Amino acid sequence: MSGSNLGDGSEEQVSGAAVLARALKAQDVQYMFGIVGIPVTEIAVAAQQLGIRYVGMRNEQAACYAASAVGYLTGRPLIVIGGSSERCQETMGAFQEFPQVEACRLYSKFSVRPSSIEAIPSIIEKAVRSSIYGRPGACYIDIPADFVNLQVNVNSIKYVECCMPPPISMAETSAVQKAASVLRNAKQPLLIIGKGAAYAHAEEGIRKLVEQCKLPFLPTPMGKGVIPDNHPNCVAAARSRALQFADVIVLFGARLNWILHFGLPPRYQPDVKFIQIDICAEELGNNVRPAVTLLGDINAVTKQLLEQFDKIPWQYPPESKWWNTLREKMKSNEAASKELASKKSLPMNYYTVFYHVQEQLPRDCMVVSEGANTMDIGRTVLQNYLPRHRLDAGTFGTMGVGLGFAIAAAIVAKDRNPGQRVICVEGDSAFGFSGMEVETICRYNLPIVLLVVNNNGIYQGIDTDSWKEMLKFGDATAMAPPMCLLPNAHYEQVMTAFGGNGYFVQTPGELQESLRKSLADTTKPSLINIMIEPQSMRKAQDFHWLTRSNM
Ligand SMILES: Cc1ncc(C[n+]2csc(CCOP(=O)(O)OP(=O)(O)O)c2C)c(N)n1
Ligand SMILES: [Mg+2]
Repeated sequence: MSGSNLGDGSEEQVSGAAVLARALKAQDVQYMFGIVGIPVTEIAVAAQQLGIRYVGMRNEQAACYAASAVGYLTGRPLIVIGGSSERCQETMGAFQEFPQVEACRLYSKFSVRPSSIEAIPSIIEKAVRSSIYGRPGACYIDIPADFVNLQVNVNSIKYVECCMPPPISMAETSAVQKAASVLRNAKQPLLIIGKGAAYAHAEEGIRKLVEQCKLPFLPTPMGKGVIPDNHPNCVAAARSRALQFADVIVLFGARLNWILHFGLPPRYQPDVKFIQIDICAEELGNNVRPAVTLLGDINAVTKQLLEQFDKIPWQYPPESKWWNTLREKMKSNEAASKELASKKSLPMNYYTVFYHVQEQLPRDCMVVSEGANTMDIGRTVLQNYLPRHRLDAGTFGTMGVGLGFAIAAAIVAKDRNPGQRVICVEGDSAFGFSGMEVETICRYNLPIVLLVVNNNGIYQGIDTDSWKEMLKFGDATAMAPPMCLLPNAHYEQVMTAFGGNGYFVQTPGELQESLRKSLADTTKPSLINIMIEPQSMRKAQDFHWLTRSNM
């Protein structure tokens, strides 16, 4: 590490806040999301003065979601900076005293309080480096209140150069050869493209592998778009069938967690051979005993695999029984969705809504989504054509992420891809978690179109008439099913309250028209509140959701 001195050797003083901001800038931090207050206001001011884009949010949770989405989109994960109480008041019951470093250790790769202001630059470098090396993850830095305004001599601070980009690791050659051989002998192969592949920018290599070897593939929710959803080899519409009968499955940065049903029967063949490619060694072998494990950077390992197929070309026969089974299943599933989408009855169902939205989605738009049915059904209908263009509630299924994600995507779009739109598809319950971020969206005038798919509740709700009937019996809230939210809520008024466009729609025609207007208006954000049938559900599935419910 090389350091550089600031100043000219005089008695010039610098504050802890200024040192922190400068240290972040030295590590190429470009965006900061947060909420100011004692003791951190000065940090935001100092960051802004140095040209770091500070975005003031309405809730720290949403600020964290936004920063983590920027991390995913730019390859620079989340660094959380928390102001804590003054060191001299520790254990005395100071204002907001809490063991923050210990609390964050569980949730981060590196959690620390610098021992002095002089230590801040190297601690920030370590935090940024830890967050991007290996499997990426958040880091926490604790800044005691007294550090913020404490003045130190500028000459005592040594800034640290920006850390180097993560080193690229590759898999062992023998394992790569074995993987190629297992794949060549597959009767019913399947590739699963996960978020790790998107993060590693492995799109070019994976697409080459898919096309050269003529293999069927499935994206995970955040793997969507690594190869376009409308690629002829995408078998997403026959997902359950593909998982259930594949005999060799290659996982490109996709974990065998609940989203992939743990890799276990009855969703998979008991003897299915998994080839796992992952950057994280601890992930290899989770829940199943894999046939081959390839530890390394997903992009680099994909290229290693491609070399094997360049040396001895191979392709999976396109007219195999497996391809025919998958194609047939895709056809019947697509027909079932289309039939639901074409239903003319009102209120609309999810499929009708999403088919109309899909018709107008700009090809390069960023799709953000959260909710239960809203997200799950939306994911099957709304297409992604480009990598890293979808952000959803993902593995944790955390409600409340949507608006922060959308804000992050819109800010990155404004800087790097002007004109790009962000479409944020929210369930009505999901929207409520971070609804006040609409004010942030309006304050920064971000190019976001929010769609609230409103079924008056969590998974489902009840209609206005039934609600009124219940009111007749007195306290409706005592007997209303806990999934219910207030029927017919006018969420669009949250947007008009701050000067954006708001639409309340009940028919396909109104939806089409309001979406057209929202996309055409590049001067303001919009929110379309789409009323749907409160009991609208997913089409019948071959398997129950993992946790059965009697509701
Ligand atoms: C932070 C958090 N709290 C609670 C939940 C439980 N939960 C799962 S989905 C959901 C909301 C689903 O309703 P909505 O967003 O309206 O979508 P819908 O299924 O009705 O389309 C909730 C509250 C969660 N996943 N995360
Ligand atoms: Mg809902």
